[in-house]
Amino acid sequence: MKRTALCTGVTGQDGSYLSEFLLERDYKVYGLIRESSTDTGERIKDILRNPNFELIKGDLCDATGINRIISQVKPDELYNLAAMSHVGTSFNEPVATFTIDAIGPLNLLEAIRQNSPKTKFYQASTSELFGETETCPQNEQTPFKPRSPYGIAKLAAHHATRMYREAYNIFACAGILFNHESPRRGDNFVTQKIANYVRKLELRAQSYAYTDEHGSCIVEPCYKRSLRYLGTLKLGNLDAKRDWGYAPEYVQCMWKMLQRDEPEDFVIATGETHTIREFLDHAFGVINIDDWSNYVEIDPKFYRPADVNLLLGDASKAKRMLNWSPRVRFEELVKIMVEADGK
Ligand code: GDR
Repeated sequence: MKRTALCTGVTGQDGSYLSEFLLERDYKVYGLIRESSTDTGERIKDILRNPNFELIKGDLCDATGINRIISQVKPDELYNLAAMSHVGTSFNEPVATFTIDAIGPLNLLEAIRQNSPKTKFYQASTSELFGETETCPQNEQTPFKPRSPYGIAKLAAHHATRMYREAYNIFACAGILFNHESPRRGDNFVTQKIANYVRKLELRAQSYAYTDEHGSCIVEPCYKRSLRYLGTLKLGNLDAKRDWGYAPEYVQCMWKMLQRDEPEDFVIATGETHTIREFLDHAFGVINIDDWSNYVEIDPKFYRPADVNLLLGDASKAKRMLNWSPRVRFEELVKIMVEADGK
């Protein structure tokens, strides 16, 4: 019989990649989507016509509705990827963030316990749990010290996942994923913000053509012209360090975790860390701009009340037990994002 998976957050970066991955493995995939979702569904437009893919309307924060859905679908695997995932926004909306990111997973776990205890559950935990930890690199044993409403909500969900595993014997595990990016990354995350800007800079510049003294038509990048049109790129803290990986590779680990005989939590990371400045260096480097200082402006609006300064993951457990290693490295990732022509 076909295996079934229910995926929350299906219209997001990870949800769309994971759904594609599962459909390729002949799963029946149910994607949970809010009735009031404003997402255009751009990332799942290619799989919407797949007969093995079905959208279900539902809201993580509605316990009754979630109970009904789980008791009807009884999926073999449930991937909870829905979240208010923007750390900066969580400072402005702490209660809404906690409701979605902590109460939401609790509703799912409780629905599994009551209606479908054989369902395997994956919780999207995050390197934000580590926050201002003094340990570096961070692995599954590193103490958590979150610094944002987002991190705190995710920590509550992380502990709930462990608690349901230990208290009720539910196959529940969490992937502590470090930052993972792709051309499908939301526009308000720093990598995509930079990649979009550099791409636009290049596109506008290429439209500048002139005739030289021999009457030949020359098309030359004229970035000053694009800069006048686009304005500067406004960013916040450029000194934070992140361990950035490639999202399509990371969703494979979610699946691998649920294929094991015993549920366990895993750190997923590249083991390399870079500042936002280095991301800028490489992104502008793709279009041969060595000095980006004229294009970037610091805007205090993008500073967070508290930021996480250094994240660097140690994924040796995943390498050992999931047989997983990242292939796409930092420089290639930046290039993929800047050169992407669609999502
Ligand atoms: P992060 O990703 O908070 O690490 O969480 P984000 O890309 O938002 O920020 C990374 C770092 O860049 C700094 N920064 C800016 N960030 C944004 N968004 N916009 C800016 O203009 C800007 N300027 C500087 C930030 O201060 C920060 O230090 C991501 C999310 O996907 C989480 O949901 C996920 O759990 C973690 O990664 C792992």
